[in-house]
Amino acid sequence: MKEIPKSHPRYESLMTRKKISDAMKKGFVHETGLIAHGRGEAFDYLIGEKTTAFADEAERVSAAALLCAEKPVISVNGNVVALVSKECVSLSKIIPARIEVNLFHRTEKRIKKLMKELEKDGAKNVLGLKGNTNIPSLDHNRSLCDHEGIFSADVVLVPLEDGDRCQALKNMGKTVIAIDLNPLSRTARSASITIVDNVIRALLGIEKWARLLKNEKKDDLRRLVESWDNKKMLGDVCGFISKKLNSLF
Ligand code: PTJ
Repeated sequence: MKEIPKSHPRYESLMTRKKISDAMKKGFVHETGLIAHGRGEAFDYLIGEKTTAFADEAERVSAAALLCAEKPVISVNGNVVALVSKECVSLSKIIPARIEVNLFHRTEKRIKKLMKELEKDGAKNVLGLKGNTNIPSLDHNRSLCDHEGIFSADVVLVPLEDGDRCQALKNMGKTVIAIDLNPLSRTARSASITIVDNVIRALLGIEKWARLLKNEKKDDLRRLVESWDNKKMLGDVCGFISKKLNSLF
């Protein structure tokens, strides 16, 4: 395939597509990950392919939740490693948090590949292979996770999660932070904090806030998290999209 010229008006977006499709060929991304990416692109278009003020605030509150957690875990899948492996590793070091590979289309072979990629980017002691316990009330494969990771975490960051698992983690009493460009998805609606932003921008945003908030008092951070109204934010994002569409023509 010919190189994509930098002058192309959709250069960034096309390069990201190439990243995802190359990652699928390497066996990192499941084939349906390409479809999920396309859905994400459509919603990114609707928000203007930029971090909105609503997402920036959600990223701030997410950083606060991760910083005051006892056992924070970043759950990653194929798409996430393909797009933001280095950023996940960097965030995990600043918080600090464990990283667990947790797949919807789970195979041992793909988990090992993704763990290796994360380790190449500097991650240590990545979890996910054991799958020695189950998230209650989920079908067998999707529920498998590590006891010392997601299962016992109090705060879980789940970029590109599926709605069932997000709800099941909430039912376990965890604070669930989801990154999902679709504000209408079940994941977006069931998470404790939803970041309606592209994972590529969201991870950097959370890290920016984590650096700024790191020395704040834990009680102040907790108050910030407790005052977060996720439903209101989702309504605000939908209002923002609708206003944008109505003002176009
Ligand atoms: O690697 P696996 O086996 O865990 O499989 C991963 C996929 C993504 C295939 C699986 O989790 C899946 O099927 O996801 P869904 O249910 O299609 O949901 C993906 C959600 O992520 C959709 O709501 C998309 O809008 C959103 N999304 C896609 N790309 C991005 C995104 N959100 C933020 N940033 C993105 N780059």
